[in-house]
Amino acid sequence: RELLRGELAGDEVLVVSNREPYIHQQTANGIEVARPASGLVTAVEAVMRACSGTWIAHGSGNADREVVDKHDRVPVPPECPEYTLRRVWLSKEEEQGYYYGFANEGLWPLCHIAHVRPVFRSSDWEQYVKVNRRFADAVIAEARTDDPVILVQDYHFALLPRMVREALPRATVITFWHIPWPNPESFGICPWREEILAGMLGSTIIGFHTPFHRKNFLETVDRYLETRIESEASTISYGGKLTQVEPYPISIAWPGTTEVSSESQSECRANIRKALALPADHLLGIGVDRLDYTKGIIERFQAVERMLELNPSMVGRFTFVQIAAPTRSSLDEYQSFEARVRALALRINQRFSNGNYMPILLKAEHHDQYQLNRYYRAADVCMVTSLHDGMNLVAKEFIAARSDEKGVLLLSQFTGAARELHEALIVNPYHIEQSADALYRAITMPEAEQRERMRSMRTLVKDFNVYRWAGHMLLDAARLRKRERVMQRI
Ligand code: ADQ
Repeated sequence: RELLRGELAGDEVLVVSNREPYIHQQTANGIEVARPASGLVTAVEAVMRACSGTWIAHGSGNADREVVDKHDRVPVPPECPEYTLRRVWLSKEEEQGYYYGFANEGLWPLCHIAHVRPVFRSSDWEQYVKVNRRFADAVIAEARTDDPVILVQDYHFALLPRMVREALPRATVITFWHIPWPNPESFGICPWREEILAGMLGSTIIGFHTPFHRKNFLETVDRYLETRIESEASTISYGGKLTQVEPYPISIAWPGTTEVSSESQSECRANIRKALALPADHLLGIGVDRLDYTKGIIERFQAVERMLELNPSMVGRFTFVQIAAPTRSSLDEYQSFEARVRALALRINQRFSNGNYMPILLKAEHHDQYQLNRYYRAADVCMVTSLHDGMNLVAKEFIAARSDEKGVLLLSQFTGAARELHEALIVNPYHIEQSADALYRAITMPEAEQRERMRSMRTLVKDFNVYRWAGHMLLDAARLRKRERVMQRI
């Protein structure tokens, strides 16, 4: 935190993201403030709390417009304000085309290898361009100086960096792409590939989670744009502007903030089992995800089923709790995915149920961070089986919650997290047999081995926390700002 504050001393910081960190909802009890389930919000909020500034986001609550803030600007967090939230209101049509359409039916499947075919509609693209323009105008209007530091978050705003640069040529624009970047062939099917790449290259710095995604990006730019690329220095020169492309693996806040449960580890263990009506020595697995087809939830359930098939002694002794926050539910692909997840859980439960025993408990709802931490602490194994994932913060949250140094992380090799967390049990989620074996190994792992693995992963997550993530980016930005100022004087 101190490092961040130091790096940003005197600089104006603006963040742009689609998702807002706080949603004001009109309920029967009046207005309630909710926090969305999102890795991006979890990470960027920690940075904003450290350095204040203004966060520009899409206003998504149902109450805000008329009731909560007529003035679009609210100090947040509500209980102890540390920065300003500036909302941009979108019409139904804009939200449909820009967010659900181009971003989530086009770019999301384009960038993830999950074998869901991207959909590209010209009408969605038009809205995407229009909304990027609206957010760029909001950034320009909010900026009090001509050289602010602007942190642009994610695939919703690929065009915004260039739009902002045209109005504020001295700004430092840092764009962080929270999802994977595919290879040039895959990316090349996007009808607006050149526009997207040129838009992003309005940035001073572009960040990805892993060196592999950075390499894919450099190769994609090389394939489709006339640029000069210095691979060694990882810079791209396009239209007289230099962009640095770097890996910055994202992480979580350490120490955690207020959400850590006041119950001890053993109390969490006992209380969660009691709440689920399970015996005190019952073995428990946990999965926590948005209900998204990239997260490998189907394959995870299949691995649980196969493990029980291979190890009948675990039937009645092991339960897997899947906490799954509904997401993008108005899209067909997500509705049919949720139906498939529910049907599979039902089938597996029918197959193994006995008296009150059900091997899979599916809780398809949002849980607050406090509740998630209780589950993390109660579990013997956490399963992260994404088919493809930029980083995956659930893996790191599980590790952070385990101050008892127990519990096993089973982790997909296709997450950015697998590049760092080598002591997890790494699996290919498409290989059900392998995941089933790893699951059995996890729930029968001797405590000494659990401790050894967990201790080493905890050291890594503690040292490379989200402040480091932001610190690295901002340090690089500060270096480039100095260089640019010197060049301007020459
Ligand atoms: P996501 O795809 O949202 O993030 P992830 O990194 O796992 O994936 O973060 C999910 C966040 O939402 C976590 O903080 C988790 O606790 C929370 N969450 C999940 N399910 C929840 C539930 N049921 N109730 C409440 N909270 C829930 C994107 C990329 C990732 C990348 C992050 C950050 O897809 O690869 O790690 O951004 O860059």
